[in-house]
Amino acid sequence: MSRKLVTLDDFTIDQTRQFPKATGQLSSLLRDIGLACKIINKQVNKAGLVDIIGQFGATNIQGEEQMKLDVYADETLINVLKRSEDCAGIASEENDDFVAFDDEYSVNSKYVVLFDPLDGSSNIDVNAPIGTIFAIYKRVTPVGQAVTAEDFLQEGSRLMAAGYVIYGSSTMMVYATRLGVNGFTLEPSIGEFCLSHPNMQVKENGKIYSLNQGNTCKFEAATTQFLDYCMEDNKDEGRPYSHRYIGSMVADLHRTLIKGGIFLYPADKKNANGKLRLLYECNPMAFIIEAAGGMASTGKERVLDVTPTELHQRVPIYIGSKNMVQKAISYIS
Ligand code: P6P
Repeated sequence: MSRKLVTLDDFTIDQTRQFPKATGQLSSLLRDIGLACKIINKQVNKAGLVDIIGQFGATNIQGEEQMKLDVYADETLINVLKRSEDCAGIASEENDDFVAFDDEYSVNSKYVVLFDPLDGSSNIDVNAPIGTIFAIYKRVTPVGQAVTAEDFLQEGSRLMAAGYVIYGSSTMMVYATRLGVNGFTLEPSIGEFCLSHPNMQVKENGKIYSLNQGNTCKFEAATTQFLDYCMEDNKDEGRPYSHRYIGSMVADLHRTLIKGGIFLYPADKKNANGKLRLLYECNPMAFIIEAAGGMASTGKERVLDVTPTELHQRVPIYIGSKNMVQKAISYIS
C-alpha cells in the first residue's frame, strides 16, 4: 500500500492547525516560495537548450558576473512574493539593497524574506546541482508602513522558517521551522512538492569533510590541523574521512544533512570573514542544520547569534554533524 501523498500545501496547512492563533500567512508564504521555485526549476532544467546561459554582462554587489539564470531566478522570486500579500519586502544576493513592497496590501504583511536566488550558479554550465536558499523573518517594524533595514538585519536565532530548493537529479524543497525539518520532492506529473523526507535529522558523527582544499595555502594553522586530523590514517576512529566538494553550498549541505559530515568555508589569510554571506546563505543553512540536531559555528560563536551589521556581510562557517563541528572549532579555541 503506497504511503498517502502529502503535498507541501497539505503539510503547511496541517502545521498551521497546531497553532490556533496562526493566520496561515507563513504557510501561504512557503507555498508562494514553492511556486516561484517551480517556475525557476523549469528554466534550470532547460538551461542547456535555450540561450539563457552565458554572462548577462551585469555584475552583482559581490562583483560576480551575473549568469542570466541568476537574474531570472531573482526576478521570479521578487515578482511572486510581491503579488503574494504575505511578504512586506525582500533582500537578495542579487540586489545591492533590500526591496520594500510598498503597495497597500504588502505593507500590511508581517514577514520579510531574504534569499540567494540561485546559489552555486557557476555550476550551471557544468550541470552540477544548484539551489535557491531562503530565510523568513517576522518584521520588527509595525505593519502598515514600508519595511526598513532593521527588518532584515536580524539574528538568525529570530528566524521563523528557512529552507532551500535543490535543483539536482530531482528537485527538492527542504525547510525548517521550530517544529523540525522536512523534505519535499517535486512530482513533475502533478507539479507538486510531495513529502518524501519527514523529520530529517543530521547524524552526530559523519565520515565526510567538505571544503575547497585548493585554498589550503591560505588557511590558518587551526584549519590545516583539522584537515590533518580528517586525513589521518586511524582505522579505530574511522579515519581518513572521505573528501567531497561540489562547490555549491546547497548541494554540499544537502548531502551533509542526509549523510552526516562537516562543511566548512573558514576564514583565511586573505579573507578574514571567509566567503559565504551571513543573511541568505549561512543563517538559513544554520537554522536548518540546528533544527535537524546539528551545529553551525563561525569558529568564534554560534552562526545564529551573530548580530548582522550589513546585508551582504560574510562569516566563516563550520556546519554539520555536531561532534565534527566541535572537533573542528576545538583547534581554533
Ligand atoms: P569556492 C557558490 O559560488 C558559493 O557561493 C557556494 O554555493 C559554495 O559553497 C561556494 O561559493 C564555493 O566557493 O571558492 O569553493 O568556489
